[in-house]
Amino acid sequence: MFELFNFDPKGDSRGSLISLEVGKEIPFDIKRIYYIYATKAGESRGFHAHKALKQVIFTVSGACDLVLDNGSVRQTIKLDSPEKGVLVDGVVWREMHNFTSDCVLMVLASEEYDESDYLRDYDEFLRWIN
Ligand code: T46
Repeated sequence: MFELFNFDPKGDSRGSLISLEVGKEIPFDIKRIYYIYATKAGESRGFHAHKALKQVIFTVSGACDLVLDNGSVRQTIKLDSPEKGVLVDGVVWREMHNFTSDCVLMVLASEEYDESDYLRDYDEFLRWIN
């Protein structure tokens, strides 16, 4: 369903660098990259699941809460470090809340944008997974 992992920063006296490679940290071919930023105070996003899409999600700056719900378990993950990533693989309802003003939420995706892959209604999501 999802997996939380820590990236391995290449730190030295100048600062930090994180490298993500397909076949290593990213277990799928990346077809699309998008990022969410300048989210207004109090706004939430998401509220959908994907039928087939796989994604690795992390914040390159700032923080937000990522809620993942598989229909029976709902879990909140605080994404507050560029060293922390989540792999979402499977039909999982997601919501994003509590964006800090400096949050840049980066997403590496296994497929191109396809609205027909979205389940944007929670009851439809529950029917889909059952
Ligand atoms: C997800 C979470 C984490 C595009 O045209 N191309 C794209 O690649 C994306 C992601 C979106 N859009 C359009 C579709 C909507 O008209 O941009 C608009 C906003 O998309 P949406 O409301 O789906 O954004 P979020 O922040 O609710 O969800 C996004 C992703 O859509 C979703 O796949 O898992 O971030």
